[in-house]
Amino acid sequence: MGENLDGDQAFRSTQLAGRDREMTWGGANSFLRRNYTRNLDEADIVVTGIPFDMATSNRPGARFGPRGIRAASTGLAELDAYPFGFDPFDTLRVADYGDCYLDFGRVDEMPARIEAHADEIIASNTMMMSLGGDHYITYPLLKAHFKKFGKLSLIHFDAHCDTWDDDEDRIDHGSMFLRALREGLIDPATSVQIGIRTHNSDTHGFTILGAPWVHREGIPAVLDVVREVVGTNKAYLTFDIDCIDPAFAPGTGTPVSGGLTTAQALEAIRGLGEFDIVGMDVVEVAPSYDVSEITALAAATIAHDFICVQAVKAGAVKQPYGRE
Ligand SMILES: [Mn+2]
Repeated sequence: MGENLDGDQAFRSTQLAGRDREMTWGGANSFLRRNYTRNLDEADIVVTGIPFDMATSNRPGARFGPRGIRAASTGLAELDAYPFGFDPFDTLRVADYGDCYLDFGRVDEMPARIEAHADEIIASNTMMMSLGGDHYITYPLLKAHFKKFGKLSLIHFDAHCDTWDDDEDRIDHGSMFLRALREGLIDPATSVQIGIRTHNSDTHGFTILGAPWVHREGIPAVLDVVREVVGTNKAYLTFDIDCIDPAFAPGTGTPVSGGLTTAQALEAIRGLGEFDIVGMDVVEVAPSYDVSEITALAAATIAHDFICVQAVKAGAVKQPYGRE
């Protein structure tokens, strides 16, 4: 339990743990009704929005992603988490840091601003969870994580590999993982890309699990490959919502047919508890193209379930409820 507040924990709560009553349909939105604060002394996980979409190759609008995901998360903030059977905030203290401030007239400064924002959060010894924003944001986020953790393995869910070659000077949401590789931020030999269904003439050494392979082999086989390739390395998890099929996640900038179902995505996220993931993001939610908030809800659930997985690692005990 929280502090016996009725509503608006986002600004009324003085705790990062616990949970109080809210109107699902009303009140101040924060991610999962967490307290908005920049005092991170007590936090285990810090959620922040990166409302940036200046690098997108097709439809803009992911700048509204953090707002959309926070709104969709309210429905997940009331009952004990399914299929975990506990309140993750009994175990973990989670803060909503608000959004990274970006001056719309200074696009060239945005990558450095995002990196500095990440530096501030990571310095507090918490796990940073970022809500995008287009996928370019992962590049400055990786730069910040690299400074603390060294070279990372990437666990990358996406329709796109985002390793297309460019002239090294672009702010582009389709080339930043090649740049991260060339700069030594990530190690492709211990990284896996999941749900891919676009072509690149070069794998650049990544293990690539195409969407057809995932459909044929199933999520347990995906997790086997992650175990084999990533193993015990420190890893960064990046989830582009367009990994999920446009039938389930239409609210995104560069949709591609043939993707994962939301159920497959959640099964995968719930299976990541054994890996040493030091940071994560969910990106490319563009609410303007969404239908009935299904894309934002999928993104919110992915982030929520990832928090629950971290709660299990921190000692929360899963409670069975029927057959899963
Ligand atoms: Mn993508």
